[in-house]
Amino acid sequence: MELKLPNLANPAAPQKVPYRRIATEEAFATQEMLDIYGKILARGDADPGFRGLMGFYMSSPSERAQHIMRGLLDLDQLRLQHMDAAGVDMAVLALTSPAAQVMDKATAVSFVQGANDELAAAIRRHPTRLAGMIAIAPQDPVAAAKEIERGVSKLGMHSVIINSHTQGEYLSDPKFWDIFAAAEANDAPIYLHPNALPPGMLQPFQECGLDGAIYGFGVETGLHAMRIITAGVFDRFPKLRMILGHMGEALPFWAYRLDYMHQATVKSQRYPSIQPIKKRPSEYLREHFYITNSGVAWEQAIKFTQDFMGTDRVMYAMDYPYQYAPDEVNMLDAMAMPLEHKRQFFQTNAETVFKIR
Ligand code: 1DF
Ligand code: MN
Repeated sequence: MELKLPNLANPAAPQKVPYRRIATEEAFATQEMLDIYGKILARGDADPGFRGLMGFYMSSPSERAQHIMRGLLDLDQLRLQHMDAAGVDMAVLALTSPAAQVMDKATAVSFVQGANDELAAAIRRHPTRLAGMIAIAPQDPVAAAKEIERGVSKLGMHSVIINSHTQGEYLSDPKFWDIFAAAEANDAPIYLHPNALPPGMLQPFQECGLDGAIYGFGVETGLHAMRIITAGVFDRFPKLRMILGHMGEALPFWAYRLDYMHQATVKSQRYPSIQPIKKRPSEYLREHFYITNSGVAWEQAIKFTQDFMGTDRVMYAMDYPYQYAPDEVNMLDAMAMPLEHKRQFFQTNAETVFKIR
């Protein structure tokens, strides 16, 4: 089986293809967000995972950090130029991680309103190129529920971005479930995106440099999805839908063991926190989740995930600007796959999930 990496130095230009390429996990930042981050980082007590992540990108002179900061802040010329060069027709944008989730509650609640307004304005400037997800402050679930409603009804966005844990707390805690109720009521799927690792998880990953997108992000976000599933969230909210990036944070590959050990654990009554739920973990994955390939331009992994989830549940994402590798688009165009499945992957699933016309 081939494991080919993209040609970074000298990518071929994108081909004309009979489908629209929609990239579904594309990040941006606002200057106001970076200003708030600057103040948080200036304090001695900033969350260490956040300091390691955004503290790095905001201060490093490295080419990678400079490219990322420029890309995050641009919603116009540079963004569209990079999309054109990679053959990306449309980008579904989300405020970059951890968005408001690292802020104090009052700051977070008011910040997301302005940021969602800014995103909606950018989409109005480029309606055929940009779509967006609603940012929320999970710190205040009631306010978050209102912002979801406003984002859908007033701003025309039809999905929600949540960057995994909020200051070490997980959405499996019923105190957050007003958010799920609002997402369900507004028919808005929640994209559960990675965050920097929380303090309780950080050290063994960070000391070896594996806390970030290379590995730690996937472990922690996969854990978060499993906590939501095993807490019975989808029994309580049967129409709730979620999206996972990075090939489902590897959960499809785990599915057999998750199902086997979940039933064994329930039966053993080992943990009060693992109670019976209506279905197997894999059934919730297949019935409630969509998966994007962000960061994984690997044909065999995509096909395995399509086989497991159904071709109607796997979508394309680039993860701009963090993984801006235009040659990956060529590699994905070249996948040996029926055109109809490729069109679902690049175009029609995203049109349906994000209500893009
Ligand atoms: C990185 C990767 C950063 C992803 C991200 O947001 C992010 C990174 C701060 O490489 O540091 O969204 N990603 O999704 O893979
Ligand atoms: Mn991302």
